[in-house]
Amino acid sequence: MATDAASPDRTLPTLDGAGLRIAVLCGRFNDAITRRLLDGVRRGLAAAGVHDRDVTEAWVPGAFELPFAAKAHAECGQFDAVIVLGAVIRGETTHYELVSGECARGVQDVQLATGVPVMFGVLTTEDVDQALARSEDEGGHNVGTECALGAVEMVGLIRPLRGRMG
Ligand code: INI
Repeated sequence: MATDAASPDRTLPTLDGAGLRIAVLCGRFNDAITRRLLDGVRRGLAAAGVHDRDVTEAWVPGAFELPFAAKAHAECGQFDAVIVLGAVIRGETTHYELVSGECARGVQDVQLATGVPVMFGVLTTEDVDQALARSEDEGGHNVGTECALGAVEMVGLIRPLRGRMG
């Protein structure tokens, strides 16, 4: 639905990422794609006010390792949110469902278990062209940028609740 100044979309939060510490974990498999997602994350975090010095980047072999790495980063207490980036492309693997399914389940388990938001920037596509179309340059569609904005939004959502959580 279109919005204008007279009827602003109140579902869109104001993002203030200043001071937030974010871990960005990238799968090396299909790194031609995950590097594009990483560029998108960095653009999104900068746009939301996150300082470059507060962004920690780490690499793992592939999407299957992302939940394990996300758990370690979420549990260490040094990050307000974690973003995982991967590219699982069906045409290139016979265990597409296994890798993508385990990655998604594991990432959700981590955020529910730790209380640290983990944004799912893992592309699961039929082919490389679809992956390229979801990891475009500045101004285009990039799932990494969406994850960056989502991470800041989720931290802003849960921070006021922290004192009231058991
Ligand atoms: N990892 C990916 O991130 N994307 C893939 O498309 C992929 N394929 O095609 O197999 C992939 N496999 C590697 C996997 O994530 C693990 O790194 C590997 O199995 C070692 O545990």
